[in-house]
Amino acid sequence: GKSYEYIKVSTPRTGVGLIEIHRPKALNALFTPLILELNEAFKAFDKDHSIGAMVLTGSHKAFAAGADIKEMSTKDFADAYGNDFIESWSELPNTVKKPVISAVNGHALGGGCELAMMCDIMYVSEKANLGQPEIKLGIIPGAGGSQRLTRAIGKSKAMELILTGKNFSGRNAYDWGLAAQIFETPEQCVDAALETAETIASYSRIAVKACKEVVNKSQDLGVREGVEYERRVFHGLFGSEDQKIGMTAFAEKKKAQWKHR
Ligand code: CO8
Repeated sequence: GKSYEYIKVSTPRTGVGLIEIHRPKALNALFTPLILELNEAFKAFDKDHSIGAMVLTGSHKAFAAGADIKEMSTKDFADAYGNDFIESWSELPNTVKKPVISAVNGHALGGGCELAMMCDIMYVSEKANLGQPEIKLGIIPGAGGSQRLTRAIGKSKAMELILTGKNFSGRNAYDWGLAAQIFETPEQCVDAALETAETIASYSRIAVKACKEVVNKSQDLGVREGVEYERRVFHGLFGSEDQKIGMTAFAEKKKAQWKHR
């Protein structure tokens, strides 16, 4: 595959694209060149027909310790607003159509926590240290933290975390429902994320894409509109060969050989 400076990209399992943030000197702090590489890698996997799901992780020490404070420190309003700072990064794993799982070990702070929350599923280890410490820098979360954390864990807890800037553990993230699973070690966390991604990648790409789309709609729509939206997409899948293939395979007690892979 292509080689990058601040990330590592590989395909360790069938149908799975792995992206590792790799800027060890700055605890994977996110800055423009790194974000551009992340964007490129996500888009390449999204287009690659051999890939069905992705995993995003960092190192054992840091998923990402936030946006690069040194890069940000000299920005003024005209630069931030005029160039819409963060706009190009803030939807990263969201704009891709294939599911992305974040495997969070070590620090996931500020923009790092936000990046983890942008992913479709979050796995953490006991070693994870998450938080939105922006208040301590005289700013606020800028890549969706105030919105996604609040949706995930409720207003009172999110408000407390964002106003105090206090970090929270992987255990907390799991107990509050922000993370889907918790693991003892970073290795187990990444392995499990890869395994889940492999499972997802074994299904019909069409059905997987539709699942991600309808679950994400629940974040924007009320329940009535959301259920209607889901039903329309559900109807649409009866036009895919994979619906016939999947149901016929069940009836014949065979393994489905998906057309849309
Ligand atoms: N930016 C720039 N450099 C950083 C960052 C960062 N966020 N975090 C760590 N580093 C650098 C340190 O400066 C240090 O560099 P050097 O060796 O040259 O001095 C190196 O990484 C190692 O860090 P420490 O020596 O501090 O390591 P410790 O183990 O003592 O501490 C901590 C680890 C607790 C994580 C500490 O580094 C820390 O508090 N970092 C800053 C965390 C933070 O405040 N993050 C939020 C930033 S604001 C933000 O993210 C706004 C979001 C905007 C949207 C982003 C969209 C994706």
